[in-house]
Amino acid sequence: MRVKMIAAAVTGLLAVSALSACGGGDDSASGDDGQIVLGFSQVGAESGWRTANTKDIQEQAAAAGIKLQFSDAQGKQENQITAIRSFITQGVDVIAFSPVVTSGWDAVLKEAKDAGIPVILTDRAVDSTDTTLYKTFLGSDFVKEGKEAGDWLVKEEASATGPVNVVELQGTTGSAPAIDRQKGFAEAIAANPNIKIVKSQTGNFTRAEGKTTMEGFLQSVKDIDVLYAHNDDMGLGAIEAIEAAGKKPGTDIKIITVDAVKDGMTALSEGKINYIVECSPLLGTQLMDLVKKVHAGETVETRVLTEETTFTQEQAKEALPNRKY
Ligand code: GZL
Repeated sequence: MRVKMIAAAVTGLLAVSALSACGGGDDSASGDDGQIVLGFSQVGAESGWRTANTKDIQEQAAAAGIKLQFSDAQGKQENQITAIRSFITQGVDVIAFSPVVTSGWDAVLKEAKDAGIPVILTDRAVDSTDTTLYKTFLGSDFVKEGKEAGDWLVKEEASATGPVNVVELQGTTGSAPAIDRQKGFAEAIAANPNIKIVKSQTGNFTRAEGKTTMEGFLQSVKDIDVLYAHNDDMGLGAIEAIEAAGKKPGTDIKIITVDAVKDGMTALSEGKINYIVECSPLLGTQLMDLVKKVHAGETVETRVLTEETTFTQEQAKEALPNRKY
């Protein structure tokens, strides 16, 4: 009898270790001695901003003593939904995610709510009308970012007597930053009727697609005066296309971008970009503070904004040496 019991115990142990092995590490949601377990679903690794955002979340989770179960969705909503369902099955304490697009989340967020797991939206928003599906949204005001880009252009072109043709590289179709940065910019440039968006297309927030889409603009649009890119990475890809076409970025075609990651700020300091609106990826500290509060059942602000600014060429030169990302 004793031998049988020992054999059963060994079999059970082997099964658990095999499960955690195929899960690629510790799949258990239980943190060590009361540690909070946070399940985080990230959009992907599409841009310098995203890389900096992921690094900051991982660093700040460690600093806060929070056990992070991290999932990279590679830009696919279905992967985020699968990851959130996995976090629910694991029984994590809190779920946070940056929704790749705004719609299609109600069902899985209701599953998290029914499981009693609080959800924090970070970076990007969802269009769910049921705001009880998440505790708070931590991130930038993308409409304001678009407006600041447009306001700068209105001032820059105040003395223009003829048309100012703008091409726009939009972020991922259906994402909150793409929708709102387009909205804010369009509202701002309405102040100067000379400024017109003559072509708009997604570059999916990546350098590669920013370059190929800009190549298409350069072939199809006769006189391009300005490029408005929803992030630095697409702007940097577009610079490659503009230079390959024998034009000077920042001079022949003025360029406005959003994010202010190091590579973008370097191009700005060199005069290849004319103006950058900052969108901070450093959400980790605020996120971990919110995780602890919602885990403790505390009431939190339903909207937590991030601090950010704007940069001209001179300001970029001054800021570059101390940039964290
Ligand atoms: C904005 C973030 C955007 C960045 C891009 O908060 O969601 O996604 O502007 C990133 O660089 O890909």
